[in-house]
Amino acid sequence: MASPCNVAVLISGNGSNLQALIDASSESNYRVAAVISNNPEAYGLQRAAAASIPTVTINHRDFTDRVSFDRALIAALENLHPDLIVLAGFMRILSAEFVQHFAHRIVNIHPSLLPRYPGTNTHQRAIDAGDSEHGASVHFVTEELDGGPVIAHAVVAIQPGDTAATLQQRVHAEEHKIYPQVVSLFASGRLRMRDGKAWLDSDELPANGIRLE
Ligand code: NHR
Ligand code: GAR
Repeated sequence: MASPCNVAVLISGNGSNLQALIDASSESNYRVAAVISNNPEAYGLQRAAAASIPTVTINHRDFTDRVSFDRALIAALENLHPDLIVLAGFMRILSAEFVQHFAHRIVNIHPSLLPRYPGTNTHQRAIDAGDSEHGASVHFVTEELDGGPVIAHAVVAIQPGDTAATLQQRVHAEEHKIYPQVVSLFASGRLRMRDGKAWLDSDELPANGIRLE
């Protein structure tokens, strides 16, 4: 791909993962070319502006249905010619049309060790289940919510006395370390999605992806 790899980051809120991606990009092989938010109040828009990165806001509330919102997102992204679309705390489910349009070029970070705990409230669910480990996953995005092939796990030990809040804090810190690493692997051309699987170099990745720290 044209170097460096052009990344568009989709956010809905705080954007601390966006910040980690911006901070790591200066010494990496990708650039954050644009930030798109569905939420005009997202603090991540200010982070992008502070880094002189162009922003686009497409408020889903301005659209009558999901498909028309997604078409506006597709049109905005087409203008930016991204090599990779990175979801970083993006909270709107993407339609099949969107996923097919950018097939194999969308990744997400999710706060659990997928395939355990898709959906929300992941930290409390891991504590309630008595798990000894929790963490974060980066995966390729498919039409199946939180169900695309896992690229990487970051594992965090659950400590006695952990609450959802304390656990979330440690998982978040790991997210900030692994997401730039995964984006860099994609930018290098070593990481791909093919045949519904994640591949690194010539190896199909196992269901848990690779373990990063
Ligand atoms: N889209 C597709 N097609 N596939 C995935 O795997 C996706 C996706 C869009 C977002 C992130 C995901 C997460 O990491 C993600 C993965 C939002 C919801 C949700 O229910 C679910 C999962 C994720 C993000 N969203 C509600 C909706 O109606 C709105 C919730 C809200 O606005 O707070 O879109 O967990
Ligand atoms: C992150 O923990 C991410 O894994 C999670 O939201 C947080 C966003 O934080 N994503 C989801 O729950 C997606 N449904 P950030 O805005 O500070 O990067």
